[in-house]
Amino acid sequence: MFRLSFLTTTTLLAMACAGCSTPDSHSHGGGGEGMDAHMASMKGKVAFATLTPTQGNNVRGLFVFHQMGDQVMVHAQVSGLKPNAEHGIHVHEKGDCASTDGTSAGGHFNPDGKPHGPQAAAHHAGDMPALKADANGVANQKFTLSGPTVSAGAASLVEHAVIVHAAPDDYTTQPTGNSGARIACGVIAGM
Ligand SMILES: [Cu+2]
Repeated sequence: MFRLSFLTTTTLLAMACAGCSTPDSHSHGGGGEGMDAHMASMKGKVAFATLTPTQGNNVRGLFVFHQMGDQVMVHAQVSGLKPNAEHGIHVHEKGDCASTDGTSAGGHFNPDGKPHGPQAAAHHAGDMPALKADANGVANQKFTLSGPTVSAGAASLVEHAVIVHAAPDDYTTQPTGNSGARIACGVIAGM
């Protein structure tokens, strides 16, 4: 069971809501709506993963997943990456980051039995566009995914795990993208 600190909750809300302006989206503070009501309105639509480094690494960060219609908007903020490098990222099958090398998360989340690939072709539901670290080893990216969901169902990302890899994803090598070691892991929790 997760207990979020107020600071973390506020950060999540700010990240999750930046750019969500669809007509059916929750309103912000109108008519005296408080934080509790705001949280309740997001139930089942937002999930997050707090990344912790695997042994020998210092990669930390936060992924927020926001259901927007048929798509999932992802906001990733990650630090401790290799400067100016690309890092493969995926949602992996098991929501288990207990192992020191991240292997407890299993293979890529792939409920549809598809090959690994780029977003524009057939790909695992857990495949995501790679992180691009800046000169400080920080990545701050937003992208959308078509296929997986935050909402409950066979393609739901909740209770699976985000893995950040040491190397780029070639989007070709099966079934991993040849992205190298697992340098951070975070279980995806619903709100
Ligand atoms: Cu992976």
